[in-house]
Amino acid sequence: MSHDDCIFCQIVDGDIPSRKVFEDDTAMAFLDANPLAPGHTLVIPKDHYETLEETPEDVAAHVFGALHRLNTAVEHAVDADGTNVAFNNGEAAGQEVPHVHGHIIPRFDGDGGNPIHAVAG
Ligand code: IU
Repeated sequence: MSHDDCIFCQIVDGDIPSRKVFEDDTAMAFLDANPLAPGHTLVIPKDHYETLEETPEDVAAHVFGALHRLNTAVEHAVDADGTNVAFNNGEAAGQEVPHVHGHIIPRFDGDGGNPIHAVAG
């Protein structure tokens, strides 16, 4: 997939609107368009890398640093009791948008189970 065909690259470029919550030279975060919970946030590198394997370690570390700070901010913003933080990495893992992204999904006491256990069956 080229940069021009990538929805998240178009969001980075401002060609598709998003509800942006963070941006610096390397990373960006915006609210998921189909949130699994209030405050569901996606954190991405601004440059196009499809998977974690393709992402240079310094970029991945920078994105994770942003994700770490945003996780605290999102928890406070929606008064969550916890979060699921996940990278669906590769098609086999259910990655639908081939531009690497971390999910911050707020969780609330009693709102359901552990999704990793659900995957494991
Ligand atoms: P996944 O890990 O690739 O399955 O997650 C893709 C996410 O991107 C998913 O939660 C979508 O709701 C979200 N998303 C979005 O926020 N805006 C978009 O234009 C598209 C997908 I396409």
